[in-house]
Amino acid sequence: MLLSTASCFILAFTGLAFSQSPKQDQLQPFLQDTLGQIETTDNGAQDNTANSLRAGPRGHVLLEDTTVRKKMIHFDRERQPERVVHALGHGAYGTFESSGDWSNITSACWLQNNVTSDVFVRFSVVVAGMGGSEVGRDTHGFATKIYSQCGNQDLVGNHLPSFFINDGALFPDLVHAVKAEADKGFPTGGTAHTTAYDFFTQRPEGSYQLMNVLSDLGIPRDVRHIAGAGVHTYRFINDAGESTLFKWYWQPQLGLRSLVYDEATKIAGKNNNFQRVDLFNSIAAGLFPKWDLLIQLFPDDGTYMFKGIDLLDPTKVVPNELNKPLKFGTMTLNRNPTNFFSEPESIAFAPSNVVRGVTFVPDALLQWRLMSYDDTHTHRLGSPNNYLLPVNRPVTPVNNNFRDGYMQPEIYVGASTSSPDGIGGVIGANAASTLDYGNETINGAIGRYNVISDDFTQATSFWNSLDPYAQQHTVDAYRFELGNVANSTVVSTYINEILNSIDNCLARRVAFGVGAPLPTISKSNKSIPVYPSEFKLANQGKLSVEGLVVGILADDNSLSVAELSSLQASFAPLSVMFQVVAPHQGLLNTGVLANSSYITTSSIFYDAIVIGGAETATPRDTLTTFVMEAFGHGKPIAAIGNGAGILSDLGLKVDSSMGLFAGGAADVAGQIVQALMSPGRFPQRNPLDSPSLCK
Ligand code: HDD
Repeated sequence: MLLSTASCFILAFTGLAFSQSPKQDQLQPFLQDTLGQIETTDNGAQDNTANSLRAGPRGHVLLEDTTVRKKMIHFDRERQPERVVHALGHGAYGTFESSGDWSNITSACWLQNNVTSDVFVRFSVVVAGMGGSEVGRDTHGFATKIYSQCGNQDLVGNHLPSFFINDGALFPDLVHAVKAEADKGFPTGGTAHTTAYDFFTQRPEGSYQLMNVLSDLGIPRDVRHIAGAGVHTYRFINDAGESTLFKWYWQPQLGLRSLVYDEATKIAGKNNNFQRVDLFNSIAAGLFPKWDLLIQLFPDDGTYMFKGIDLLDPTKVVPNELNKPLKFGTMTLNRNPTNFFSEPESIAFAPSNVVRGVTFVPDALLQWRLMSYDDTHTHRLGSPNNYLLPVNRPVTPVNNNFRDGYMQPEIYVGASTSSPDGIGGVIGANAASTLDYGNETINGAIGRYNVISDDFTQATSFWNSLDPYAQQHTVDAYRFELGNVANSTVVSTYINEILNSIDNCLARRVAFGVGAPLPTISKSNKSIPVYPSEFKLANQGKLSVEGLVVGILADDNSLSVAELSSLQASFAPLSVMFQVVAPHQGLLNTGVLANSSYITTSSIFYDAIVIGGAETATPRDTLTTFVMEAFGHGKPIAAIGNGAGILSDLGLKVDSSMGLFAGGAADVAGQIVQALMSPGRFPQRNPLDSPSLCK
């Protein structure tokens, strides 16, 4: 391929010069570099639009200034509608590598032996609009487009494994209920309270999903530490036409990490782009996050049931303990987009984008999704030709009879636009080859049916699987949400009919917190199994520390270059980042370079704190806020040198079981790393509810 000088510059700049990626090769001719070029009008003639065409230096602007007029007209139309949900998002390119030959289960080409495909992943939050915060409590979208050699396979999922409703007919109602209230226009920053909890009261089938969102899982640290889940059951078909049902998950190799709610709200105020910055910087630093594709397989015996769980009900999950997921491959994100509008904003995902070997099941939520996404793209991107935008194009040829329409970029050759025809148009593929359903036959009386769901068992099981601190965080989240509901009937109905059906003690604790009457004490004799599977618990197990950031406090007299080097020597091999925070930025008297000052940063941006010194010119309350906030958020804190005095001044006793360390630089660096790996945070620093609430 012949590349212009400008394109070569861009390729070198973006590191694409030796691309082995079919998708990147396809994108290259679309790259435009205007850096240093002479300005032109849109008809390619040279012009300068910095000054209006005027009748004299102080006179009226002329209508004849067609060039600036076009500039203005284009600017006036620069925005396309934001997505109706998942408006706030960002993403990156990468690859997916199949870890085996799965041809016995599916014909999907991207799951054959050693096949590698390009991908683009867009992460998002459901409720907040484009200017909102990425770290607010919400379900996070995890949408993957696999540019496979047999067409685009989209895996459009969320970071939690279930959903609020099980019939797509209710999706507009759900979204209306959780977005800003219709009359008031608030809240715009996150989920509404009164309307949302009224909806959740009416639709108890979502109680398990809601508890997931209100647990620590609902406030992940960043997207490198979230899982992905397809939520629905899908169908694999192999070359022999045999059907196997499956559910898919992305399991982050870095583990799951969460914020605490107070921290999340503060990050939202200080840097609402925290998550996209984290992903962007990690990829730019060569720290490429990876996820394993885990698949649960279920026999297709015609019942769509597995061990008593309805596979057509997306409000429920199949716990790993009942069906161990198999690893089908690994995805690595390794390249930031070149242009935010053209790539993460213009990408169009659709669960209907499947390749031969993947089809659907009669889940009434999924079935509406198969229609809604294609429809919304035509509206949002302004044309049914949106699939021809560079980021959306498959790397395989697209041959069809779709013609014309707004912004059709192709120049199709020939007269034929219909098939079958006798004059050489496209030839229909074997109809059974892409959308194949095995032996499924549909037979039923037409009607509007309620999806019968076991509303509470999985919520109870999830509640029981949480440790006391995770339970406390969840109780506090219910208290926050219900405490902001402006209708006392909604509050009491939610507590008595939903929470009390999940767990009496949970209901009483929440009721106490919001000042509602406590449900009567009852001892449940329901025997509910507990499934503490890895999808359910954040900040647990041995976590990777890659890309975490330690804040090192210093001043003009404390923290020597040698101490900093010693900390760095322990952090660098594990890719733990650090920043030196001091009363002022720049070079300190000690020779240490301070990257941040107490004015520009805050404890919430660090996963752990090392106090090397912080006395000179640091207002005492600033230092106290910094350290005590990190303490309250459960973060590991270590002191070296005269930092030990600061710890004791603040009343913090060195105690490794509480994540409080002191010693030489090398020692505390090791302790900090260990603490970040496991347990990650020390929630036991904060009190639990009194057990007497449930006695
Ligand atoms: Fe949806 C966007 C995930 C139910 C209709 N959805 C959207 C995105 C994700 C999901 C990740 C963002 C895609 C992107 O980054 O561009 N949605 C889900 C999951 C669901 C779900 C996991 C339940 C299992 N969605 C759902 C239903 C409907 C929709 C039931 C409608 C019947 N979703 C949409 C949409 C969006 C969307 C309106 C908005 C923007 C877009 O599609 O591209 O069509």
